[in-house]
Amino acid sequence: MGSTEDLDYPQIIVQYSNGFLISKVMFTACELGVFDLLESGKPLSSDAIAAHLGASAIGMERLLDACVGLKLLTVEMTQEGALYRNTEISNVYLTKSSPKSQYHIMMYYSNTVYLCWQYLTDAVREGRNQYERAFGISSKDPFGAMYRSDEEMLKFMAGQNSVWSICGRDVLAAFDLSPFTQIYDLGGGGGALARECVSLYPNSTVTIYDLPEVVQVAKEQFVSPEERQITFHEGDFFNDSIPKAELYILSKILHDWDDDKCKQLLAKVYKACKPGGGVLLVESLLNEDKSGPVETQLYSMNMLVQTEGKERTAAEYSKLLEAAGFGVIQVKRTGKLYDAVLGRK
Ligand code: ASE
Repeated sequence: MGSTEDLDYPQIIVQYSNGFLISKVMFTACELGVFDLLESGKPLSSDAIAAHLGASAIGMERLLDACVGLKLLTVEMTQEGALYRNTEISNVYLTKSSPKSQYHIMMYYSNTVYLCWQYLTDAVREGRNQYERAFGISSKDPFGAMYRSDEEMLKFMAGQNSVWSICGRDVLAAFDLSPFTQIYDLGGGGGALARECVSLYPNSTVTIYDLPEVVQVAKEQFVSPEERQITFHEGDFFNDSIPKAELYILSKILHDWDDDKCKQLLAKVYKACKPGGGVLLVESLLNEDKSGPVETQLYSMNMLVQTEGKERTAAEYSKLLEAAGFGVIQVKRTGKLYDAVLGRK
């Protein structure tokens, strides 16, 4: 980096230019079910894969070879020709049925987020989300737009759930939350974080507070009535009351909203919070000088095209918490995508 070779051949420029091609190859192989078909471990030819998945032989061979280049598949030359297999990473993260599957977030990125990013230039010029251009719907109410159909809501909820299978434990173990037994997960959606929470803290009950239509989908598709430690409360946390509890989790909520809305919400949470209780923010933290991490900087661009919010630094979240009345603020970086900030009443 920084040497004269970079000026002769700009490796990072080539790599960044190709970034979206890489994303789309992975998303497409997921969407077509390539990794699911190879999950059994039996290596298959390109023609067999194409036939099973109802795809063209020409297109499938090219897709599989690109996946080999990206180390998402391996290929072995035999007398019968080339045979493809999943790599370990693909088996664990790219198959639909794996407990750590990232399939649903990829489908959300590929079919929704991707379309909004088409208008990134407009988003930067205008400083607002791009639902009107991307989908022809009003951008006044970002969640009204994100939940514009049952199908979109389901895709978003499934996508958001998948990240907790890889980061959920770390954000919940960042602090000892065992003193809090009565927990509300505000905007808890599909309930994957609530599930991690009751599994890590067996004496806790978690109430998922979310919009009525979200709660309905969560009950139908994501959380079974047998999961007795998880309950639901239907409401809009900006306009309806928030019940009293010991701990409120706001996981990827504040990043959806501007400072005014965040302060409004946190003030309501502070009022509802029992003395001695607290609030746990789960967010991807920017460095104090905003120099990184690059994943968080990119997510902040995504908040620009999709929401009214942004990613923030630990100091920015601390200021929001203090403005609402919370004290003894602790910050834990997990080293993964999402971090934890705890404020106490
Ligand atoms: C939100 C989270 C997300 C709102 C819209 C979103 C994510 C994608 N779209 O609260 C998950 C985080 N990923 C990115 C790319 O930001």
